[in-house]
Amino acid sequence: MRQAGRYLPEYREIRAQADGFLDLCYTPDRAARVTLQPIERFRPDAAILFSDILVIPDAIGQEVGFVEGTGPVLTPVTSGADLAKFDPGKTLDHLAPVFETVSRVRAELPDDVALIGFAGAPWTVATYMVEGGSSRDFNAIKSWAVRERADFAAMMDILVASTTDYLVAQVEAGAQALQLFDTWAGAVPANDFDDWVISPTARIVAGVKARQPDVPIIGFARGIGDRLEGYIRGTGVDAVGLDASMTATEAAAKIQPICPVQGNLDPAYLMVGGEEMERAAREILDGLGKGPFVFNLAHGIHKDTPFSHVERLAEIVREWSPNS
Ligand code: 1CP
Repeated sequence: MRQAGRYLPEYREIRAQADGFLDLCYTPDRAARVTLQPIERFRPDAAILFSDILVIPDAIGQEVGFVEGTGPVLTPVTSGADLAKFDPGKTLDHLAPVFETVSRVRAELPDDVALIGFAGAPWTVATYMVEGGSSRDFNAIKSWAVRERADFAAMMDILVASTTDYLVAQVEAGAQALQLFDTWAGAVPANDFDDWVISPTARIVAGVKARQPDVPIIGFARGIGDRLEGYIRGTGVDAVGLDASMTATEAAAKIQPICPVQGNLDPAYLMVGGEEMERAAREILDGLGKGPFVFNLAHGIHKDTPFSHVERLAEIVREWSPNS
């Protein structure tokens, strides 16, 4: 969850040298350096590739920009006719610099630090493509997806094809695990959950496993509450990231018996630091640390987080043992 980013001075320095955020993602030398920065500083057990979920719309032919202070800005998809512009066949060529970054990072990382590749899940990527950026209510995408079901399904097909190729190529370049971010899965109406979240994710998981059977895939479907168990069974992911809505005790009882879990300290605790952070982190470690578990945040690091808190958190996690 955002190991790199604006809370790190060394990230801000390299970011300022790049000609925009996408340029940073597509310049292997710089992207590799910002991937490695948090590893050098905090020594976690895994690195996550520096890239973004919106490189997929960019690769297939949509205009994508990142505006300082606003976030992502895309020329929105407004009708089925817009889909003719998109070509999933362009994915591998366009994203070749990302695969180069993966190889460089893998070569430079210590052997015992795993490299995690990632992509956005189709629903979450589609929200940016149709809304034209971040959204609060997802009204444009939801009304389009309901009104024009066939067009929406065709867009999901494009995203499934492109994302599958993208993830397989990351593994070929050196990624040892993959994570699928479905950050906005919680906005999907219950009756559309199978079609908009489960099925596209299941098709990507099956497509990746057909070509890379051994790579573990972590699903992160944020805000789906009680549908998480159905998500695990329906998608075939090997592990899940937890958002902050579940306690460690609940996750140990309900989710860990099905699969390994990753999570789930709310980034607000990292921002506050001190005893509150320590207590919340220990609660998670005590609750989940005896089973298959990856300690992580429940969501991305806030840009105003002091990195000394991240340092302290890494220490707490490393020092924890099941008997402490
Ligand atoms: O320099 C900057 O502008 C910093 C902000 C930033 C960073 C560091 C963005 C813009 N993307 C990233 C990198 C990123 N994004 C990573 C790389 C790993 C790392 O840095 O540790 C990853 C895994 C992502 C994933 C991502 N991008 C998600 C899913 C995870 C999540 O946070 O829920 C989403 C939704 C995005 C879209 C995105 N990228 C950036 C912004 C500002 C946004 C929009 C977020 C929103 O709509 O709220």
